[in-house]
Amino acid sequence: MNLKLNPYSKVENTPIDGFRLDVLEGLKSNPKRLSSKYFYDKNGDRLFQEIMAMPEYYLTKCELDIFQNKTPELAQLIISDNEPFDLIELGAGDAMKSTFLLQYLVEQGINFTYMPIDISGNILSILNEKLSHEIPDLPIVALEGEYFQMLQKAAALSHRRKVILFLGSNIGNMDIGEADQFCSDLNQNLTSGDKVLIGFDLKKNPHTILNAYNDKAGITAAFNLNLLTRINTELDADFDTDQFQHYQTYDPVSGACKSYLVSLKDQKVTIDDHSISFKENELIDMEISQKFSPEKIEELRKKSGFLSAGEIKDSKRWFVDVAWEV
Ligand code: AVI
Repeated sequence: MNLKLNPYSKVENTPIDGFRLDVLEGLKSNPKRLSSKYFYDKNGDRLFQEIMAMPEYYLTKCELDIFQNKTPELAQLIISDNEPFDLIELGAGDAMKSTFLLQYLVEQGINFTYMPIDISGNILSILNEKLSHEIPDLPIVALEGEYFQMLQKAAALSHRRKVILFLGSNIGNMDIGEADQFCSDLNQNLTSGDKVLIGFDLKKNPHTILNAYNDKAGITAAFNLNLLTRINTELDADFDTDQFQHYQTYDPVSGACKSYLVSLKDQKVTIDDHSISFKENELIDMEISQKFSPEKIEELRKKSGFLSAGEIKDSKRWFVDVAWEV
């Protein structure tokens, strides 16, 4: 079945439930945890934009260097014999980097449809609006929701060759076990000839990494605390955000860069009719931003059953986009 897209822009909306269940389950666990996938409400989207613009946050600049300055090489990694394809971007956000690739592919007259997937409907609407102005000839189908649900929806909409973009070190927001599972699931959801392009943040001087997540202006702290505010607003809770403090760690051996919120006193928080107790200095595990060695990336590729199809690093060699093929 070939997908007919006319007019091009539309956002397929899938309601995301489970937020309440995940929050209650996470805060009743020991140690307490919240999932960083819920960071991205309207305020969280804005704070993440601010993070990407911070001087310390090198990741976006490095990957932008690849997409802006090595676009033809990048395009070569994903094009196969001028065959039409669907370019599906998981966690597209504002597609700041991929826009360079999209523009280049359109200019080259390549036949493809862009399918951005994101959990944030807000950011998808902004993206749709932006792309329809900047690249009016680009066919877009935007899908709001969780990666695999939307990937299956995308597969049901079209049976063309697929190229999956998973950029920005989004894979780093999974621990190694989850990343293994994610890449294997990705492989299972694709067929022979399909490709993935994944952005990995490489291990480097540990100070550089820690500084990127421990900014002096406190934007990363606000990004973490915003999830408590979101829980207050959406789940009728009463977190006092002044009584929680952001704490960041980086372990250069494992490559795990982790953020926590520390309770500054013994306190009770009510989430609709549930009461959650915090001890002074008790932690909420908020986010992992895993950093990779080239060997670890290779291990991940082999375990999940992909073939190697090339890679491009930024000029500092701090970040790599790798192409894998099914
Ligand atoms: C979206 N993700 C790849 C970011 C990261 O670097 O882990 C989220 C982030 N968290 C704090 N700063 C940025």
